[in-house]
Amino acid sequence: MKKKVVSLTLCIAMVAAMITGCGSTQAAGSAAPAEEATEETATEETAEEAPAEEASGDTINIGVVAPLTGGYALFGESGKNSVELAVKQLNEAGGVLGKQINIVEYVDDKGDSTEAVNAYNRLVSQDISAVVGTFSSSCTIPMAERAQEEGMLLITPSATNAKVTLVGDHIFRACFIDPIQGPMMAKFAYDEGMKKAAVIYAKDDDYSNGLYESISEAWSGFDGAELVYTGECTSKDADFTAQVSQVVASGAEVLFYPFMLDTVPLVVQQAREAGFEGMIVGGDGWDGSETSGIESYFNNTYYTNHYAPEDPAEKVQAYVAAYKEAYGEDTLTSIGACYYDALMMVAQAMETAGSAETEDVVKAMTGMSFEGVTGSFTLDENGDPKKPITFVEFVDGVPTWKANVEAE
Ligand code: ABU
Repeated sequence: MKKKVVSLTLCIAMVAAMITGCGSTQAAGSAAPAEEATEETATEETAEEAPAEEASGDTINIGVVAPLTGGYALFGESGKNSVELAVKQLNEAGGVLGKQINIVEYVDDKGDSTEAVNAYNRLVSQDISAVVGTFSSSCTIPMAERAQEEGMLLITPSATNAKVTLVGDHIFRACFIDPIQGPMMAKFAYDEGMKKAAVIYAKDDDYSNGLYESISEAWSGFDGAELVYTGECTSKDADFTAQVSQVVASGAEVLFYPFMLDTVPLVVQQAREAGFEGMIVGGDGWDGSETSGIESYFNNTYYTNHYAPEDPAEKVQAYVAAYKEAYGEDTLTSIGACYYDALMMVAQAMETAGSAETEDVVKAMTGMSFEGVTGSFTLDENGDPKKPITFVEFVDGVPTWKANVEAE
């Protein structure tokens, strides 16, 4: 369905991906992945001839990328389950354009940008209409660059860094962006009476950098607000004792930690044990953070999110009930809801276009209006939704819905 433009570079990248063994999970009952090429077969000619899997004509093929292993695996599993759920619901209702949706593969990016590009290459070697993925901004940006070059439609469920969709007109997202999320995190803390703020961010991660910049810029605009400490870490760190001791020494009343769920319990525990009693605020990477054994340390901590499962809105409750019935609640996350919405957005755009050809779907998705689990919105000129942001508070270790707030 996508125009068949397979470059030698792409072919070599595909071989590299196969050699490095980029992980994948094939959808039950889906088409088999491309036959593995050897280095000798990686030529322009064989690339043109090596389809991978031709569309049967009876199905609409879509590829999915998610972090199925590594520190963000909870989000990957939640996303995969949610896409499976959306596909099952669509297909049971007759499919899209009268055809069944087929996820050709769920490919694991392992939360790594090189793996993400390998995953993308593996998917586009098959005859797909669109790619849904991936979770993180650092992984999605290089995938988006490839997708834009090749005329593939890519929709990220959850990569919130502003740069993602600025790559080009074939790139969309189902989530809000950090230049909105960051200032709303800052305003929340300021409105709660905080004046002295500290930030610890991961300098090697696009999401963390973008949120740090937008939080600190917003903070500098508030009367009497002061950024008293900025600490750096990396995405590989587990020891934050040096930074949190500086947070305490700075007299900060609020600590922003704009990074991911796998390190949130470490930062919270180490900050509390260093004597920090103030508010701690995170972003949407916090959902699913483990609190067991340190529940009390999480009191006075908050994060921004895409939805709350307690929200009585009909679409939310329908998704939550269907997800729990199929998969239980242990892997129910807001990122899963974003994957669900992203798949549904592609399906809606196909119906609007009356076609599953990539270029037709891109046109239909441009400026589309959508009502989903994570909100109702119209995509702006960049392909970004503007929608309410959900605030969550940890109460005795349990994430508890506070409010949905209109994006400013
Ligand atoms: N937005 C949640 C974290 C994923 C990312 O943007 O990197």
